[in-house]
Amino acid sequence: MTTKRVKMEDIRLVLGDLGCTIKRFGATVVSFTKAEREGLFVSKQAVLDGSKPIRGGIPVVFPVFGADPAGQLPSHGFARTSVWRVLDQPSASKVTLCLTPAEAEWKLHPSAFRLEYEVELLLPNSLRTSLRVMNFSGLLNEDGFEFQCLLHTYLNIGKDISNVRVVGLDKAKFVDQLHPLPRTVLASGHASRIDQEVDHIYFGDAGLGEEEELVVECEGKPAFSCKRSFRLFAAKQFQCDVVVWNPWVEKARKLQDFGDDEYKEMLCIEPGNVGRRDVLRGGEDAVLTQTLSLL
Ligand code: TA6
Repeated sequence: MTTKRVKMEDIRLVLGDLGCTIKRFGATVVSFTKAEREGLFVSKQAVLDGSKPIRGGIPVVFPVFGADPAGQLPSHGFARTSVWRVLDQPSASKVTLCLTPAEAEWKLHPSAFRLEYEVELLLPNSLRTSLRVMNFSGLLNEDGFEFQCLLHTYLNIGKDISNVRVVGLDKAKFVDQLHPLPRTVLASGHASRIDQEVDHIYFGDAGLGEEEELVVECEGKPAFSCKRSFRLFAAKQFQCDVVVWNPWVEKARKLQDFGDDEYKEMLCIEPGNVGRRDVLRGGEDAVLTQTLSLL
């Protein structure tokens, strides 16, 4: 990744007492507020000059989640480190950004993608972010390309991670990314509390359901509602996975752009299609949508 330093105007959305700020770098939503409350976490040590992904907000992960099996792309892909273009801003509360190979940070795979990312404020308390992935290589192109996509949402949970619970996961199967052997286990009540490093992929087709709501409780009270959906139309693939991540003490210390104690203030709830590598053929598209509400 070239360390391009970028200085650009932020995009600001407003609607009633809702507000949202988006950086064109990575199309990263860095703030979602209702009145005085900030719903998203951004590290105080986040690097905002375009030389590395922003540590916080809602980074856009595409076309790979984690390491690239082909060893070509940066971890979590190039969408979050590319400069996106504003395609349309129909109102003060809605904007669509776009990324194509011409603007992308990475000139390799895939060659025929087009991303359109819609960010919209919805009264009384929601932020809707919808990523459309297209293969515009023409209807005849059967090759298509493999992709994963995910909205890596950092929730601002206040100061006490020990008093946070995620409601809605306890029937789902998950893979523990920290376990040496990739194994799928059924979640249980303990999985909903955060008292150590957590890096779990909960599978949409294993008990999570299509658009089930997750509720994040902070200090015993519902604080966030996270609704999500994933649609890969041609393949009739409709399950949306969710990654839950908190770096905890050791990992927090190792992250350069993250304060040692900031693990207490955040929890990542990340909708996406990461449990498999879907193929998008010429002329096909897929849509990943998250509706985050401040309760
Ligand atoms: O979403 C969870 C995860 O894949 C973790 O494994 C951790 O690596 C996190 O993403 C942050 O990744 P980053 O590349 O932004 O440091």
